[in-house]
Amino acid sequence: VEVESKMLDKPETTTRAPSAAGDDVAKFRTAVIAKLTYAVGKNPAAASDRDWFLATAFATRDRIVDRWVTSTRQTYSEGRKRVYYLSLEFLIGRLLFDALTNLEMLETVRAALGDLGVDLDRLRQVEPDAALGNGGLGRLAACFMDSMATLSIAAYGYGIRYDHGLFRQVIKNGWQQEYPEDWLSFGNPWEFERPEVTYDVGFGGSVEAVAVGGDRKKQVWHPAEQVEAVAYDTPIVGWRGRHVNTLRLWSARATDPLRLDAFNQGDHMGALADQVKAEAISKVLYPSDATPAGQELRLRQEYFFTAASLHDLIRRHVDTFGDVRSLPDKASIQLNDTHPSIAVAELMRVLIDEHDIEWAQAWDITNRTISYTNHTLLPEALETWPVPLMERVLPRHMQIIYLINALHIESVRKAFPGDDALLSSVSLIQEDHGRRVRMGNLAFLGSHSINGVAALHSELMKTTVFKDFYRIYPERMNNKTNGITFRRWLNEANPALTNLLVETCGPEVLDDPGALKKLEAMAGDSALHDKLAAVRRQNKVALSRLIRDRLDIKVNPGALFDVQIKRIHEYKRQLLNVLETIALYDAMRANPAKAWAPRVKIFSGKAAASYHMAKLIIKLANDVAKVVNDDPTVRDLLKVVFLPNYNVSLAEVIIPAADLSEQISTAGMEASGTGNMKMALNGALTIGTLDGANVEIKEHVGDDNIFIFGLTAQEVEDRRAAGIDEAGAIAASPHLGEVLDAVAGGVFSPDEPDRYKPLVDALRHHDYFLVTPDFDSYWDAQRRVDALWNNRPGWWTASAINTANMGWFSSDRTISEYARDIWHVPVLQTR
Ligand code: T68
Repeated sequence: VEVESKMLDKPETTTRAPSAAGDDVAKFRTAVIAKLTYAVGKNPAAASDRDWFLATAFATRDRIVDRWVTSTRQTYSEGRKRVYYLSLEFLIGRLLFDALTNLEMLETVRAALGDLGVDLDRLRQVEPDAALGNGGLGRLAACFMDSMATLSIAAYGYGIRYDHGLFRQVIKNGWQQEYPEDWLSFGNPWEFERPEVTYDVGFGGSVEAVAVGGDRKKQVWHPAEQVEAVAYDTPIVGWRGRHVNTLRLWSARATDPLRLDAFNQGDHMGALADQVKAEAISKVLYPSDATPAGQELRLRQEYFFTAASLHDLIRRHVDTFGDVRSLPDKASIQLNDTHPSIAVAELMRVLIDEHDIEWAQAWDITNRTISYTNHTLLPEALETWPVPLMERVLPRHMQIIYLINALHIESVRKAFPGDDALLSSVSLIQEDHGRRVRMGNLAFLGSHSINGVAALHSELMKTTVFKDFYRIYPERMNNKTNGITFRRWLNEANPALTNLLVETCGPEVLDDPGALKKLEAMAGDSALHDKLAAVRRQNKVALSRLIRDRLDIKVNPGALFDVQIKRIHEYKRQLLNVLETIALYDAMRANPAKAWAPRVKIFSGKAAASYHMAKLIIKLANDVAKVVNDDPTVRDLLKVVFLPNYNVSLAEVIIPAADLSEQISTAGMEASGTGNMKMALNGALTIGTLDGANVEIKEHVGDDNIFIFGLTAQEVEDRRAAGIDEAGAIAASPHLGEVLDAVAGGVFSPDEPDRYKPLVDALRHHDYFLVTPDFDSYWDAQRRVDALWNNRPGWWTASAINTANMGWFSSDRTISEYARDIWHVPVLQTR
């Protein structure tokens, strides 16, 4: 897709040549010493790695701040339209290398620290991960922040500053255990607290109709409780330091932290109760990536950050442009899934109650400002809130939702007379199983654009979750296939490959991912293969070391590294991979002399704490690992590794070392996937179903350079409709029956033979995720992988073609499309 983008009149900084000039090195060295002394309060002789990290981060931040001030001032003085990305999650990871890469200061800083006897790569490791997200949705928001800054879009990310991010996973005896995560315990050098930027967010209470002259009445909300939202700003610097945006995260604070009256009467705990309740809002990230929590605290989180963000952006708009009525011309609000969808009702409330705008105009402003991205089709994942809960926590919003709904239903009734099924399906209120507010419907109705995150997903949205809305508003629905930031997932994570790509395709690859395409002409070149193989080898040696250090397992860097890294979910089918591993293990033992491709099966990922099946799958992977890794017959052929505590930093080590990328979800269930893009960019070949963005990866890399298997989304639907016939699938398979018997019989769980009964029973009797019918075609695809692995030129040609054709999956392309089609803002052309 050629993104038509206007050149901004004035690029904010001209492109600078990367330099590690001695001058810069000396300046940075001085700056780090000054920070260590005056900001950290340590002298160099006594400083720990953590102290040096903080000093380096502070010195780096100074370089960002100058550009930040310029960017912000420029946005203001040019009266530019701003983009607001509202997301309950930002899975940022570490920032030091990110900032240094984008500022092109990595070598300068390495040299400056080297002069001081400090190793930059060691400092990299002491930075905690900012894990303010569960998985793909949160990581997408982080990639988008990078791209919006790179493209000089005046954008703000808005979210919650959780005291505790996603839990730390420990594997004990093969079982997942969850421990609290503590990323802030040594301070966060990247953020600025803004105690002067605070808003009161109301909850509960009542709504009073107050007469305002004549017959007119005005609704006045009297919240029973106020919680203060305090802003914390993190500057996000784009590629080559061109432009700096703000990620503004809200922390909750009690308006009255200590009830002195209660305290003085001796009720010491009671005096603090309000504080605890208020501050619980930003305490911890909900650790579920699919099923809605459905708890009051979650609703409070959603409203808290949405209300604070809207308040903040409306204040900014009115300060800049004088009149709230011009909001849609000067602001776009993108809702990252339904989590901030209460924004529709809140914006209406603010316009009507606080700015005295009449309903129709308020609705027009709301609809033209807001747009919504959907990330899942799973019906059980769609958020709904019980009406009584909404009435209690957000009484005025509930009134507004009823009114929106009444007008909506009336207009649908006019346009589609007599279609009651349509009315009940597009209603904002679900009437069966207790009345609930459907947040997806609210988000849809309040938005002028609704997009899915991959072509297949966006098409399926039209026939499933938003089938009926699509009949009414077909022009609102569109696709924006996800992307990833190449700065983090190529330049930072895989510097060796990046250097090789610059050498072979020219330095323009750093600015124009389309230039990767030049690699295709040389894809068959054996000298290139040697270089690619050497880079991969180096990355695999690094990962092997990590595996040895963390798990005490020795793996052979010469083996095929077969990687599945993502949240553990039945639909993502880690179980299919584990079962194939067992079948392979059996086949290898039966015939160890055959020309097998030696493999290391690598798994990593967290399960939601209450998701029992997923936790059982983790246990099975670990049990299988124990048996396989202890068996001398397959010593040189197969190893199984479950790496605990998957996070962004671990992904940065695994992805550059992956030979094979497992993207094996049940077709139709993975909205897009983004790990698939990261691994293919780094040269791994994909084994996958025709699901999510795999479909588009296949179109870009070509059918011969990807291993596709399994039922299509249509076939999945048909199969479910016809009855899955697990028994038939198992009987027809040469391997599956034995594998299931072994698992069910306790071969991998001799201490508890029945442990896996729930898993095997599900496969035999209600295999909703279609593991059994896909097993053989998966097995066959894996044998095609073996064959290509044993044909070295063939493998590396395919690998080169993958990297060459992944340019389109840059999040710069995705964001350019959002900018052009939804936000209507110009982007800076980077090439
Ligand atoms: C993911 N969704 C999709 N959800 O599963 C993935 N959900 O296919 C897609 O590539 C990615 O979004 C980006 O579009 C999620 O990650 C969540 O994490 C989540 C969190 C809370 C509640 C619901």
